Amino acid sequence: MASPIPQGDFELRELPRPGEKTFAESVREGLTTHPKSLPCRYLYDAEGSRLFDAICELPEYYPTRTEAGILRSYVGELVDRCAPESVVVELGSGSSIKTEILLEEFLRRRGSLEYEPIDVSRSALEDSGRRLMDRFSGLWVRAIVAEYLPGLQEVVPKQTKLVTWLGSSVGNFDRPGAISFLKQVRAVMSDADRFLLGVDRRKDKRVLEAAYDDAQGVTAAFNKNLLARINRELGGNFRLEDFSHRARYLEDDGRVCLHLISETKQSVTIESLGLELLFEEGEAIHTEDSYKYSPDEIIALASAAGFEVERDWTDEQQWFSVCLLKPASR
Ligand code: AVI
Repeated sequence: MASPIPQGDFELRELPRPGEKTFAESVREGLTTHPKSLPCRYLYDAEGSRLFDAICELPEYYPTRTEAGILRSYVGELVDRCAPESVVVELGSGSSIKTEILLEEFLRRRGSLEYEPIDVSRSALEDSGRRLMDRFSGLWVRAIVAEYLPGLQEVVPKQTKLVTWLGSSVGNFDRPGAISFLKQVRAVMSDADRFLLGVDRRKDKRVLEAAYDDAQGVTAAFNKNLLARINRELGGNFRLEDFSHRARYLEDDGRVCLHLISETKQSVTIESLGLELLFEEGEAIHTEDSYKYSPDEIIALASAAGFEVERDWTDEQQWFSVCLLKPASR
């Protein structure tokens, strides 16, 4: 008699996050220094995450669907290249279709799989965990609510891992920051482990600027939600209509730069911080960078962090890379 298919289960643990700066502290620091800036991590409250999901569906925002297409085309080869007993560890909540492509292929071959997503958002992990449990049997989801690096250190060290970091989130780090983050990922990996990294490539300025300043204004709303969040959570009185969204591609840097621009000379108060802020007409708040990489820059990034690029899969237009990295021999 055939043995019953294991059902799988869902488990979630939360790690303490000591010493992390609060939203209020970051806002005070960013808006009282010159030039003004706000860290992009604060774009993702519940409303920001909803808007980001809408961005991923936009005709101009090609990264999500391009990366999913590459994964669909090469998932067989990818799984062939991973140790058969690998667990899948995902940095990010995997709230998208992309993780499912990967998990489906592992499960088709093996019948059961351990999947360990790491994310700072408990609700994103709960939602994606529930969805995956409904869709797949044989899947053991061990979710960890944590920053990526402490979360990675929690993953059972003896297991062989495929660590995935998709969506070109690496692009939201500056170049030295990306190397240093990848080095820390490398430090918890052993020789048989693999790292799957999604990276957006350098391309035509017009394509990039449209992707970050879409015709429907969803990215503008996503960016301005930072000010709305300050209004909601800290008692600010930003008038959103007096700020505009700006996305520029700086070709030499290979970086899309997002700002909010004050349309007039104005003052804004943030009650719970006891702050009154003055804005000149045309003054900018820097909110996000999205760095783009050429294939050679990807090789250089990997190598500086102690990896070799085993494969760099791309799409027909060569707009996006899904790279399989392996630890370089020391
Ligand atoms: C999450 N991250 C990779 C997105 C990007 O493309 O840099 C964030 C984003 N910001 C505006 N649109 C998308």
